Amino acid sequence: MKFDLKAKDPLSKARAGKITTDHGVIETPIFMPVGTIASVKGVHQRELKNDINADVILGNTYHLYLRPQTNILKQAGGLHKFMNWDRNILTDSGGYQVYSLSANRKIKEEGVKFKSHIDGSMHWFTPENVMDIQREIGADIIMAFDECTPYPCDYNYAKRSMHMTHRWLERCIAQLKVSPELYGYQQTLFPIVQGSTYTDLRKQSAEYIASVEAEGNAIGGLSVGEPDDEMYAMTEVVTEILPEDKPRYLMGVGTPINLLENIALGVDMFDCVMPTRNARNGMLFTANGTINIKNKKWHDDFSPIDEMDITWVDTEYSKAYLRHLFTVNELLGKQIATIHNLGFYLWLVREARKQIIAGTFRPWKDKMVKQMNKRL
Ligand code: PRF
Repeated sequence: MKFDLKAKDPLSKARAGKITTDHGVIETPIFMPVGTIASVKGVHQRELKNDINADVILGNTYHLYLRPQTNILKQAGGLHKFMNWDRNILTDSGGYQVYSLSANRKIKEEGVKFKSHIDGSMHWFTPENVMDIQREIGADIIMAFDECTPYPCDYNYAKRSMHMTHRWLERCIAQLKVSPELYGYQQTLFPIVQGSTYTDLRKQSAEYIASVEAEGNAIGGLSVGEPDDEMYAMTEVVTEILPEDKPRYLMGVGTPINLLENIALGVDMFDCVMPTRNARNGMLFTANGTINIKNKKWHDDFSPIDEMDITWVDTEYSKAYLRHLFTVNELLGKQIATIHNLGFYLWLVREARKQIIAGTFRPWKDKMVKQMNKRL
């Protein structure tokens, strides 16, 4: 993997860059649609490419390990081939899903014992087997196995957990040396900064993660219920320390406003279920604020879904029609809303990139944040 910094915004810490992997180029800042179980819910791979133009999508180790199970992915020749997606894939390590989804999990130094949320069966994740599983899935970017602490989190717990995440990282790195790539292309490990909402722990964690000199770095443990200001404060502490010449990935963030504020703090990569999940609930993101399309007020509004016309669905269908589809619970409504939201998120990060390159990101960001902070 290669990362080139193309431009820096003069009035913030925003950067525009380019990641190159064996599956192509990712221009940053980037948003990665979440394709948890080998599907970005509600959209075809063809739409992801042609309409949304996603450079990279996310998969989840926890989900893929449980279903279809990694032996199937191995037989298929990896996740890219299995789902017919030849652009980039990043897999999360399960270091979040195992805590948020499975019942009865037990976290120990050795790893995490957990109960499947599907059939109640018991499983073990360790830094070692999570690296082996991510080899078998075959994503271009793979994540270290970490513990994402909840919010709020007791200081001593956060500190112990952070040190364990650091020790687990050592084990991930050692395992990758003896667990070869299986499909003839490179896989790049991103370690994850933790430390909850404590400035000293975040600093310590960022320094440790930077010392590992990975090709890219991630910030975890944020957007877990803390106020936005606390998230931004922690991002800032961490991006001050992480190397400038490596991409920075803020995991599981966030709203369109969160994206712009964190880009201004030097973050390059994001993922979140928000555009896809909220689309399925009838919430549309636009440059002028959010729309709840189920609202009665849209029932006779025959104007386009979004005048901006970022993706073809925006002007192909009216608000009244989309509201009707949600009212009668037609699948098509969820599909249209998902294409719209992902199209908007990708437009937003691409526009941010243009503004960074033009040197106008900061005033544009301030204007957009005001504009998007509305309910229509
Ligand atoms: N760790 C991992 N995945 C994650 C997170 C984390 O802390 C988060 C936190 N927002 C989202 N996804 N491995």
